[in-house]
Amino acid sequence: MSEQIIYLNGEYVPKSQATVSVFDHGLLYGDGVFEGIRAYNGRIFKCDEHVDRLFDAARVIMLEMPLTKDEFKEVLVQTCKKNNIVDGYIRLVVTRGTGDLGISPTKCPKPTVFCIAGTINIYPPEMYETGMPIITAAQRRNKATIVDPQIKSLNYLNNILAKIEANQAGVPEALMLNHDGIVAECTGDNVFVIKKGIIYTPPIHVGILDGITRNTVIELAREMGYTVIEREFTLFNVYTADELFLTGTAAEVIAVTSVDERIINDGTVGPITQKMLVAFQKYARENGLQI
Ligand code: PXG
Repeated sequence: MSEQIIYLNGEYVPKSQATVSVFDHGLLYGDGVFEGIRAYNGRIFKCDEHVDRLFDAARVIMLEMPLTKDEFKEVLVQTCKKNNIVDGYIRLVVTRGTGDLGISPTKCPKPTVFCIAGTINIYPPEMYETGMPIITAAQRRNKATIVDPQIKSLNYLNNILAKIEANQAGVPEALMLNHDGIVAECTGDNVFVIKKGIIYTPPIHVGILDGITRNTVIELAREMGYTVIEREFTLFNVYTADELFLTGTAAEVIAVTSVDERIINDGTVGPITQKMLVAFQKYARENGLQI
């Protein structure tokens, strides 16, 4: 197999040459933003939405983008093309760039931009059939008034600390509550509960990433005739749900069948979750920017 080709600062280079400086503030301080994007069936899924979210995050952290939105889209397409991606996972990263050892971005004249197109598998494939167990992390999700989880930044320690708790418990994912004990999201996925045929998901203001898979699933569910309500809820509502599922670019739609060892309903993948999983996969294969 030939070497993976990486976009790095205006050039397409082999993986072995795709390196950044130890003085890059993305590395020194987590100062930067990123997107994880999926390609399905030769199309980049929700390309505009991902590029828009990247630009919003950049605006919030006052990182001046070195490329236009169209140029970023072209980078996404070309990186896929050069790696023969039909179905895959794309990581687009913009860091503050190389500076000195101080935290101030003023010494970073030029952002670093790179794009990697490959594959991702975050959960064991059989768990898409069986559902998966999760735990609630002791680690609370960042408060929106401190570092807003809507910023998809390179600083993922909050999520990583929760993921370590999941690893220690021997489960693939951890549910995170906000500072007030309201259910927020998982370390890399948004969360949905279903009760008496109605689908609930936490609103953005509780402190979550405005997930693109989340928004797609909300739209699809409404088109299918389900009521979807964005509402604050607690672990009580999670433990007593009829069904529970997670959404994310990497995860897609995946059922959760136990939380903190409380079995959700009868412990199998519920019928609405199953329908959402199928609807999402069909929609993802049929929509997106042609590579
Ligand atoms: N919440 C958080 C904290 C995320 O990081 C999502 C929700 C889902 O959002 P989208 O837009 O993807 O539907 C994410 C995204 C990984 C991994 O390896 C996870 C994400 C991104 C990249 C890698 O677990 N999650």
